[in-house]
Amino acid sequence: MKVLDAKFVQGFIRMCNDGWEQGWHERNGGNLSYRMKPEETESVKEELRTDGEWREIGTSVPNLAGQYFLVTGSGKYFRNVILDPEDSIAIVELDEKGERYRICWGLVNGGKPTSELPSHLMNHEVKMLASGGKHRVIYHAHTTNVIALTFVLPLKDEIFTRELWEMATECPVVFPDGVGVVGWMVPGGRDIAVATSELMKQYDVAIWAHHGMFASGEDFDLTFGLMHTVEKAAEILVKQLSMCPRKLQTITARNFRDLAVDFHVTLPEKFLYEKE
Ligand code: 2HA
Ligand code: ZN
Repeated sequence: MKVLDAKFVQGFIRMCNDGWEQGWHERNGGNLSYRMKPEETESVKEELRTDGEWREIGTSVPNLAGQYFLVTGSGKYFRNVILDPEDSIAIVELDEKGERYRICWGLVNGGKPTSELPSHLMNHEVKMLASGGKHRVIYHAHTTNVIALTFVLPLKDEIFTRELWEMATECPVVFPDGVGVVGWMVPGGRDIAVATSELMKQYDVAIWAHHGMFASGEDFDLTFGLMHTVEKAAEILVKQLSMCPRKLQTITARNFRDLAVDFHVTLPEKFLYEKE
């Protein structure tokens, strides 16, 4: 099968375009990666090159050794992915140690995988292990309202999670584990990758202060839906803070406990503190 005919590739391209249409990918902002299933790799094998040059990832992900990933390209625009996927995205293979990668398909006009490859791969490793192999998608987006909130809320997991949960009844059902927050760091390197993957042991969402979000999920629908839900809650919070910084009423800790029972979710106690 041709790579572009494969369902997982079409899902990947659609998700890039959905993110662009949301306004989360100005210029070359954001990146997406997908950990391919062995049968998906097999199905497109005829088009995969094996003569690519091995290059350093910049970190080590031994549990992902030998796996294949579909990724957006560094400096490429989400806006262009749907028009010219072979220029904008790539399939990469990791070596037997999980320290180097090579390009097997795509980026036909040159280029490298996303500048955030270390963060993507370290998050994939953590989430693959934590989910028993189910999580396959890592998504980074420059979500406007979440970024705005990182200037006005304390950069604490407990505060971001609770404030976002209060903005829409479905939030604690969609992200019951909450969200983690990383203070401002230089993007693209190993340090931010380590800090993010540490949070991803507990959460499916990590917020990068003054930058954006990382989300992890099993498939494109769940991961895009997660990003969308968190960003929509942030939009409501921005509106609420703009209209009236002090809420007249809200969803209370008691309400969350009742919701948890009926919706069969476990909400960590650290987010259910009493407010004044
Ligand atoms: O430009 O979003 O974090 C790509 C990015 C880097
Ligand atoms: Zn970014």
